[in-house]
Parts: sequence; C-alpha cells; structure tokens
Amino acid sequence: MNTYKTFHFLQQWRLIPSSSTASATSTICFTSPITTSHFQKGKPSAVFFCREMQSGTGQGIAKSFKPRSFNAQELQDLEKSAMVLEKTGAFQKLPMVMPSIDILSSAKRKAKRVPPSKGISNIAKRSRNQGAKQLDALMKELMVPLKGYMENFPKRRFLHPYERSLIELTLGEGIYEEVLASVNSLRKKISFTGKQHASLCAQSLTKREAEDRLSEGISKLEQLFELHGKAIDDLVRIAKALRAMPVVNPAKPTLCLVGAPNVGKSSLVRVLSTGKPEICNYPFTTRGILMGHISFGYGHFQVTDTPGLLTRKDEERNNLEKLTLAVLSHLPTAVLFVHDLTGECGTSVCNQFITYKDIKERFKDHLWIDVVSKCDLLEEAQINNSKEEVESYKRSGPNGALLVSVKSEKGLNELKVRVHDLLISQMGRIKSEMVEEEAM
Ligand SMILES: Nc1nc2c(ncn2[C@@H]2O[C@H](COP(=O)(O)OP(=O)(O)O)[C@@H](O)[C@H]2O)c(=O)[nH]1
Ligand SMILES: [Mg+2]
Repeated sequence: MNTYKTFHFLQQWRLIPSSSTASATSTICFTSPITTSHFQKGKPSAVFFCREMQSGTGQGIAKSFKPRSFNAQELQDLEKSAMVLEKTGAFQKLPMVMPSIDILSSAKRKAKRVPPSKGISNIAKRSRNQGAKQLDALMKELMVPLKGYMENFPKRRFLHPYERSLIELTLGEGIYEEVLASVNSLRKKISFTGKQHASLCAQSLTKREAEDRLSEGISKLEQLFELHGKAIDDLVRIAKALRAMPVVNPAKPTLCLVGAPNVGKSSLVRVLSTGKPEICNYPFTTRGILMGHISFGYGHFQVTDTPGLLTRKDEERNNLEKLTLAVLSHLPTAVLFVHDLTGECGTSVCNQFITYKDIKERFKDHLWIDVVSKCDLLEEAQINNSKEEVESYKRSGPNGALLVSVKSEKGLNELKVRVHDLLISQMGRIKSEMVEEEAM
C-alpha cells in the first residue's frame, strides 16, 4: 500500500458525512427494529431484488442436461422459482394475514347480505335459493383469503438459501411447512363442507327446512374455523416474525466480523462504519446485531457484526451461532476475524484458535483479514513470533494478523485501508460472478 493511496482513502473515509451515508444506504437494511405495531400501521417495508449467489451446481447440471417435458404445474413452479430465486427480501413481501376471528366475522357479515335470486315468487324456493347462495358465499369468503395465503407465502425451496436458513432458525425445523399445510387443509375442509351444506339447503322442501339447513351449514363452517383456525393465527405470527427480519442485499459487498463473544467485534463495527451503525433484530436474538455502512467515493458497503462463535460442534450451536454460519455460507461476505489474546473475553486463546482453524478451513475461499483486538492490553513481550503455530498464535494471532485497539486507536488506520482493499476485491468477485451467470 503506497502512502498516496493510504492518504487518499483515509480522506475519502472521513469526508462522507454520516447523514448522506445513512440516506445513500438506507435501502440496504432496516434502519430500526421492526415491531408488531410497525406492521399493523401498514408502514411500507424495504424490498430488494437481488440475484441468487449460489451458482456452484450450474455447470454440472448443464453437462447432464437432457430435454424433457413438464406438466402445467411443473412449468408454473419453474417459472415461479426462476422469478423468486433471483432475489432476497421475500419476507418483506409476505401478505398481511387476518386473524381467524376477523376472517370469520367478515365472511359471515358479507354472506348474510346475499339476497335470493330475482323473480322467485314461491316462498320455499326463494328460501332454499337464498340459503344455498348464502352458504356458498360464506364458503367463498372464508376460502379466498386462505387461497391468497397459500399462493403468496413462498415455498421454502424457492427462497434465497440465506432466507431459507432464517426460516428454520426463527421458527424451528419444518414449522413453516406444517403451518401452511394446516391452512391448506382448513381451506379444503371449508370447501367440502360449504358445498355439501349448500347442496343440502338447495334440496329443502319448505321454508323452515331451508332455514334450518342454512343455520346448520353456517354453524358447521363456524365450528371448522374455530377448531382449525389456530393455523391461521400461527400464520399471522409467522408473517410478523419473518417480516421483522433484517434485509440483506447480497449484491453489496459485506464485511462480516467473526470471532468469539466479547472479543471486540461490535466495537470495531462502530469504528469501521461511516455513520451510526443500525441495530438489526433477528427474532431469535435477545441482543441486536450491529449493521454499519462504509462509503467511499461511489462505493457503498455493509459491515456487520455476527453473534460470537463458541468452540463446539455444529449440533451444539445455538441459533445465534447458526446465524453466523448462515451468513458465511450463503452471503458473499469478506471476513474480518477478531482474535482476543488478552484472556479477558471469556473464551480461552486455545479455544479461539480451534474455532479459527475450523472456520478458516470451512470458508477458505472467503476474502479474509485477521485482527488481534485490544492490543492496548497486550504486553510488548507478548507480541513476537514463535515457530510453533499454537504458541505463535497465543502471542500474536495468525500470521499477518493486524494488531488493533479501539481504546488506543493503534492499527485502526491501517485496518481501514485493508478493509477498503478487501471490499473492493469483494466487489470485483461479485461483479465477475454476475457476468459469469449472465453468460451461462
Ligand atoms: N481495552 C480494550 N477494550 C476493548 C477494546 N475493544 C473492545 N473492548 C471492550 O471489550 C468488551 C467487548 O467488546 P464488544 O465490542 O462488545 O465485543 P463483541 O462481543 O465481540 O461484539 C467491551 O467491554 C469493550 O469495551 C479495545 O481495543 N481495548
Ligand atoms: Mg457484539
């Protein structure tokens, strides 16, 4: 890095006013935690159209491709997948779901207003005509919203892989599909029962019989809704939880801070962000996760904290740790791995080393910077090199790691320069992947 470049970049770093940064990047992610009331007020949410980053299997598929025909449903699914797979931000487009009690009362109100067909003078005929029409209307009014939910809640396989992981982390395995299946099953029951009772009512011989069959049909549909309406209310909660999820834009280079808890990740996000970082609340986190933006020239980048990784097997990891792995697996992030050698963060240096080796091995293709944090607390003697890898790690972290301190500001300018270069490389990667995909 020559002096001119360093100086130039640092100038750019400082020159961007925080307000303009915030507005220029406001479409990158939610700027504030989204609450229930936020949605109830119908406030619009950010929507993104980003390309699918997972293209690894494309070539293998192309080689083994044999033409085949598709049935109508398959074609519809394929079209949908082609449309949806390109994007993240599906959660922000989920339909508003009405509580089951509201769907029922609105449907009953509307059905009650349905008159008999004109020109029927016979009282019995008029009653059975009106009864059948009202039951048919009630069935349809109950089914229409459910059908809309079935069509507009995307199938999990059509989602961006990152959002697929979020569904599982937020709701638990299989819950999303389970709830949608229950809503669909209720829809079918309503259709069957509604048709059955409308037909019975249409066969009534007297006014009295038509009225009885109408009220019997209404109470059957009500019972069904009361018995199985919980599925709709579960869907209300699911939509709320998913819509509240922070939106990430995979087409923007992102620097992702990784390391054990308390090593100084959030402190570094604050230092690296131009402007004030936002707090992203994932529904399964108790603490918000910082998301900042870095701007220089025309370049806008994201910098994000991840919840701390502990040294343990994946099966034992909690959702916060799984979120970190999902970010690294499914989003094109560059990594800033933070090592704390002071012995103060609560995770031993040996354990940090084990996690570091594991993550580095798994994500070896990611662009990467290592930093040793809190170097104001490290003694000079500690910072030297030894031949033994673990011993060397304990003293100065991985080879080439940059020593930084948020307190003394040591190494921060050099860190910003390295981060800048890393994000520019990351941008280059994203662009060339886009070109490759377009060429395919
Ligand atoms: N002495 C010192 N303390 C630091 C430094 N960076 C962070 N800390 C402290 O370390 C603790 C954990 O920092 P935090 O950024 O929340 O860590 P995270 O859990 O990895 O995000 C906080 O008490 C910070 O004030 C540093 O450079 N020097
Ligand atoms: Mg933190």
